[in-house]
Amino acid sequence: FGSSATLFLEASQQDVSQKKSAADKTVTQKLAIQKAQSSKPKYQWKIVWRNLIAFVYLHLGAVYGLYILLTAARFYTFLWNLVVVVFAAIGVTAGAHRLWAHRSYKAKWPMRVILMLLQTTAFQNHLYEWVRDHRVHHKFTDTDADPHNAKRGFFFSHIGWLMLRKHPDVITKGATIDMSDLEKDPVVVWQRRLYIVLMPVFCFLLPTWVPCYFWNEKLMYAWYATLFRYTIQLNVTWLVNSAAHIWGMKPYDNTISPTDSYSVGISAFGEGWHNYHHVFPWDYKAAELGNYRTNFTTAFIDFFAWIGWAYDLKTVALSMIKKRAARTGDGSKYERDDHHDE
Ligand code: ST9
Ligand code: ZN
Ligand code: ZN
Repeated sequence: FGSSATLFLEASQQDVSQKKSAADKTVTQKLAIQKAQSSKPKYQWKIVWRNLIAFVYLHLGAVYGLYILLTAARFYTFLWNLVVVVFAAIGVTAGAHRLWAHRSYKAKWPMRVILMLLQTTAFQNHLYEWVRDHRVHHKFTDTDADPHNAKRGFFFSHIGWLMLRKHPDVITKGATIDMSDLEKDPVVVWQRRLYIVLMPVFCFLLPTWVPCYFWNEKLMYAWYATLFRYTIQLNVTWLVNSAAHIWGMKPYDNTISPTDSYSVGISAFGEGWHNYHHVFPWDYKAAELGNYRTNFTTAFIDFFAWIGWAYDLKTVALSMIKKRAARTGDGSKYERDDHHDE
């Protein structure tokens, strides 16, 4: 009896210690799970090689295109590309940006059709995608959810973001953006449906065909000129995401990365007053002053307002601008009021 009692005691002790170690294991597992949940899965770069190769080709082709334009192409080919780049830029600034992304004015359907075709010529993705990314950029500026988060450096915010899979936050947080207004606009809906045909025709085929047909330009010259025109237009646009989020003044809000930059302002057709624009995105001028020399897009919208195709142009009262600048600006344009009690 004695020995069996000892055996029983030993067995139950074993049982207890087994249970204890099992319990310890579950605690360790639980801790591991908690740790994994508290630290987000590590975000890893995934390079999209197709895009990377396309951008290398575009940039090499553009350098050759510039050489051809300066040395061998007809002068008309140069002029033609200048006209195309100006119109394409207007499609982005007055169309994708100020009309569709920010609703800073309203436009009658013929103007919307023109702007849509010009924006197609710029090939910066169809309007729905462009606007979604841009609204996400404004709502989540300088965070992982910003598609071209400037905190990740010049290269990423300039071109790198178009060669990597998006950060998961862009997609999850981007899902909170209201896009119903664009879903109701037939011009946007049809552009999205036909983009696969419209984009190559308007961005590449027509601009290359015109010089060949009308002034007998060599096909190869016209093609490389097209590559130059497209690549320069992309890079100037990207400067708004890169340079105008890094260098310049912050007269209206010193706490955010966007800056007011004179050089980007002029070259991007009035889109470089980016500190102002992020603070007052509904202003159709995308700048405090709509001076036409530094803001060609404003001149374009004003012209269409004059003929009645653009209407309900929104601006911001000077008193409101001054109040905001006094509260959060860097003092470069309006004096700071550091004694406010808001
Ligand atoms: C280009 C755009 O250059 C430039 C924009 C510049 C903006 C500047 C603004 C400043 C003002 C304007 C200044 C103008 C000045 C002009 C002066 C000119 C002289 N929210 O994208 P996918 C979801 S484009 C919510 O494939 P991946 C969605 O469900 C250049 N959801 O992600 C989507 O499916 P679907 C030419 C979002 O796979 C799904 O995710 N184009 C959002 O990570 C997949 O989306 C290119 O190079 C969001 N924001 O791929 C093409 N985003 O669409 C570049 C995504 O069906 N793009 N979702 O609803 C790509 O190849 C890819 O997007 C990728 C990422 C590889 C970059
Ligand atoms: Zn904007
Ligand atoms: Zn921005």
